[in-house]
Amino acid sequence: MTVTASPASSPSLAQRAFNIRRNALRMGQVQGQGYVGQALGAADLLAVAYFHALNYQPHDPAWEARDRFYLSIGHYAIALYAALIEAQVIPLDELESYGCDDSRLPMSGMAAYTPGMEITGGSLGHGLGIAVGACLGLKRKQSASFVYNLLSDGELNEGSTWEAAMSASHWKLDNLIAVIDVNNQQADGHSSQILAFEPIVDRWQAFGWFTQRVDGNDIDALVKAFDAARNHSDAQPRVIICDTRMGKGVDFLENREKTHFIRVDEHEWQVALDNLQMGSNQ
Ligand SMILES: Cc1ncc(C[n+]2csc(CCOP(=O)(O)OP(=O)(O)O)c2C)c(N)n1
Ligand SMILES: [Mg+2]
Repeated sequence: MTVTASPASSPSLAQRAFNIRRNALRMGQVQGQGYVGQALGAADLLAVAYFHALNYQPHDPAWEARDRFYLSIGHYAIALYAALIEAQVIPLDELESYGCDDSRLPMSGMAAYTPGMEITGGSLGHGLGIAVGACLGLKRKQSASFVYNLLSDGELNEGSTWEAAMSASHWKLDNLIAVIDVNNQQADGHSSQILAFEPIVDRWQAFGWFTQRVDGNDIDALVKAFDAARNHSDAQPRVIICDTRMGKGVDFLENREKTHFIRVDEHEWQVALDNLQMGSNQ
């Protein structure tokens, strides 16, 4: 099956996002802990990426003509696994092995282990540079594929991100779509307090990017932004800045103060699964 960009269907995208959240919670339950807050926050943008925007073949993750999805943020691997499971790139029953010895789903994203995991993450700030190189290579091959790169707000602290941003506009990489998950959180507190990232739109525009900012938990807004990014006609890279809420969909996780890496009591995983709410765009 080839999944191609299809007309927006908010109900089914909302259901996809719900399933991605459920998959992530079930993986968290396997380990009793993890970067689950990020997966819940990014589930809507992943649903739109994998079920509206990207061209790929679930059973042939290395299909040459695919759009690439590069995850810079290795610790978000649980979020991408949850989407890849929903996309049937990874079998559903494999989530039971999350983070276990010999699993194809290690806690940090590694390209050599997991189908659909295009790059290895862990050290932040490298995804956009890798994406720039891939976009240059695809252009040389006259490929029509796009490269999507999911970054976090914490990655805006990395100088290498801005070096890559500058080179992307220099090379007029109109096949590059960066997606930034701005949850205003990182390991040591609020991103805006650790190293202020505003005015984030002006900054990306100044670097020569076609820049949009949306509510990253609003599926309709995401669909429009992903479409506009892809269809934009100027020869420049594109960025979608997505303001998301960590823990989205599970009340008691949304309201936690520290959500970068969460531990949840054994019985609470079931409570979280039971409380999981469908987004407002049903
Ligand atoms: C180059 C580098 N510096 C520091 C770290 C340690 N580190 C791991 S996750 C993280 C927070 C990054 O911010 P973000 O991704 O926004 O955090 P989240 O939203 O997931 O809480 C940091 C500093 C790292 N992995 N790589
Ligand atoms: Mg963050």
